[in-house]
Amino acid sequence: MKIYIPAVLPSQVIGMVSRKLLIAVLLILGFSLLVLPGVSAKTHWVEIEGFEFKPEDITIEVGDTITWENNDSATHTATEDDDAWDTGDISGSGGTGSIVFNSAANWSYYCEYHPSMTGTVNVNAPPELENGTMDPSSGDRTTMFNFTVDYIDENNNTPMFVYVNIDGTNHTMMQVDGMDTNYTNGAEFYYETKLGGGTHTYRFYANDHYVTNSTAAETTGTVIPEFGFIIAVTMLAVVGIATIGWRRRTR
Ligand SMILES: [Ca+2]
Ligand SMILES: [Ca+2]
Repeated sequence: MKIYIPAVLPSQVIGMVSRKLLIAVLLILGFSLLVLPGVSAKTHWVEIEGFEFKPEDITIEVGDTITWENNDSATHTATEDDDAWDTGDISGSGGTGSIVFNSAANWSYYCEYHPSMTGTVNVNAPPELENGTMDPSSGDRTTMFNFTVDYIDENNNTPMFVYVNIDGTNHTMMQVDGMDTNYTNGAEFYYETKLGGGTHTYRFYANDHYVTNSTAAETTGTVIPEFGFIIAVTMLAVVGIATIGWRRRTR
């Protein structure tokens, strides 16, 4: 079998293809820039089938939408227990109804026509980090620096992690009061460490089992070498200068 390979690819074809590619890439980039701010809000689907909500329990983030799709032949609704929200009638064989959830809450709901059909919607609040500090704000290389931050979660999720990130490395922070299980009003976390000379960058991260949040990066005060180190360096310099002087004199 012979394979024919053209010696020269027609440059016009390449030109046309690459121009089209470039336009396509620019269009996609432009579109994604327009769309990116809304990327975090999602739509979740709950299927109604066999007189059941599937999944029965769902956790979403603030700003997300739930769309119920009715695959039974009977008409259903998704109605909050105290009527705080209601999809209205969702017709059978593929009808849909949607609700946008704009605040954190745990909801129970049912179908108005079939009250034995029940489900829950948990709208998660992202974890918040407040009062992030480093104490003391500067020192020397023998200083023990204490990083602290308050973890707050409106719907009381236990943190999956609380980190202080120093110069790009994550360090797990410990809870100051291990008995405090009320995260709605905050809990303090800490991490102690010594630091090398110079300045350092740090920020805090936390995850509530659903989303990760972080603080803006901050710069520490200057960490100076400790007194003993300064004396050692000074002594070395003095000895060095003395040696050079002695060598010059003995020439
Ligand atoms: Ca939460
Ligand atoms: Ca607390």
